[in-house]
Amino acid sequence: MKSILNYIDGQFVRGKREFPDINPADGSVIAEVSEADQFLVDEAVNSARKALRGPWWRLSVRERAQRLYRVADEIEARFDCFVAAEVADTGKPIALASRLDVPRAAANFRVFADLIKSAAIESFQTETPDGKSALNYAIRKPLGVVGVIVPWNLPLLLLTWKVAPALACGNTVVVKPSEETPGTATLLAEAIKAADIPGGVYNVVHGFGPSSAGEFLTRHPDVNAVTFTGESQTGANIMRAVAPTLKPVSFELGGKNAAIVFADCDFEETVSGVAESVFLNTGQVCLCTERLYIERPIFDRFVEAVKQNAETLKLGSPLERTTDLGPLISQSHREKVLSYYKLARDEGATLVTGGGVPRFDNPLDQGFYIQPTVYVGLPETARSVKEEIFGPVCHLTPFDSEDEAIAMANDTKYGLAASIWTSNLKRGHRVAQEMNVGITWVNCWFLRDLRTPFGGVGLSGIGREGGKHSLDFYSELNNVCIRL
Ligand code: NAD
Ligand code: 6OH
Repeated sequence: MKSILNYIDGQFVRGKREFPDINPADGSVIAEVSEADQFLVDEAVNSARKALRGPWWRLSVRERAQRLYRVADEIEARFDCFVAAEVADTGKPIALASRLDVPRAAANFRVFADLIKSAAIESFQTETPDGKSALNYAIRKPLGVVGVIVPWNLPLLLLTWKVAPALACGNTVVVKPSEETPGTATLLAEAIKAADIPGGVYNVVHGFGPSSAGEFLTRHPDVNAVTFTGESQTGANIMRAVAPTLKPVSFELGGKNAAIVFADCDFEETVSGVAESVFLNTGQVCLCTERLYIERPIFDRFVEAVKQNAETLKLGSPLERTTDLGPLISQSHREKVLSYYKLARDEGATLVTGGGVPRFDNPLDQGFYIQPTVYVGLPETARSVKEEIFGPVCHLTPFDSEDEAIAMANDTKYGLAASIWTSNLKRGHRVAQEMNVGITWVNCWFLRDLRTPFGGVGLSGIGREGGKHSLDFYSELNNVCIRL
């Protein structure tokens, strides 16, 4: 049986206990994962602290950027291994991992290498009380040891989205991947090593959240900052854990994202764009749409078109190129999503399509597949319209006016993303500016420029990453004032 190990101080390290890594497509055990106990987390943090002041610290920005470009090259050199590991761990279709997850991992390193090379520093010429002047300029310094905690839905993409800017700014990191998807974090250690990044700069500890590696890392007094992507409730737990040591946090959390579809939209493009935003990655993307608001004149036609789209999606083996939807991540997550399917029915929803578990009559029946599901008819107050489900499911509500659509879309404690579909661009801009979210897309969804601010409001997060926002989080500014 394959073992997935921790990576500490440039070495692959075995812990005292192991836990199984399950393939969600058929329930089989792929590997035994070595769990890091408190001792190994301490070792990882100590090695990161030592590396901070070691050769990593002494590299010029240009040399550091060169290493990050090399990591991107090394990821591409191992492209098939990364895709295979991500597909085995998550059950996502091989086509999706090949076009989204692994290319984005390489892009994350390249973008932040570019950005750190061209990062400007702030400066002010200041008048002094005696009529002379002083020059102020702010220099960037690393935060120190950064704890990186990430979820299972886009494991490598989200990990590298945080590790790349953290390293670009001269920090060292200890990463705790999700217990569901440990594979690519350890594979990345091989790419990092091959890129000649010194031992201790990138460390991986495997394990769980509470009373395990996640909590040991966030509570650790020698960790200087925590960057986390995951559920809002976990964010709250981490906030409590870091409070005694006042660590800065960057949180990318859950969402209950809305799409607003106006009758003047390009109908075919909108149906396929909105359906992708509901079903991509079996609905397990924080940005996925779970609430659809459709202008009344096209409501019935739109519901029918989304139904058709859902019914033509091919559920199947992640290894087949033509598969559209893989399984959910785990048995327990499928139980959670199914409990929301039941709740929606109990709350009075009309089922348009789906609502259950598919049958394959082959080993995929041991996997955690679920039907893409569409509901209508719920009041806006229903729990299944208010709470994040994180599966391939949406609810459609008709609206009569722009103001009504905006009010319903904004009536949530979350605030991650929204999409607006209209051929009236003036309206697109106007409605976009009313959205209480961190990211609004008009006539598109999940179209990313990595230099733009990314994050959420309310329960969807704290802070922004992306472009200079990442550089700002992952560095401390030291303002130097010189009397001239
Ligand atoms: P999760 O919060 O359960 O777990 C995320 C990570 O946190 C895992 O590595 C887990 O082991 C760790 N963890 C759990 N409890 C912890 C604790 N007390 N201390 C330290 N670490 C702890 O999330 P998940 O189920 O893996 O992912 C799905 C969630 O992530 C959804 O809510 C989704 O919306 C959200 N998400 C948000 C974004 C975003 O950018 N906003 C991106 C992806 C996923
Ligand atoms: C959440 O599941 C998706 C997050 C995406 C990003 O963080 C990104 O940078 O595209």
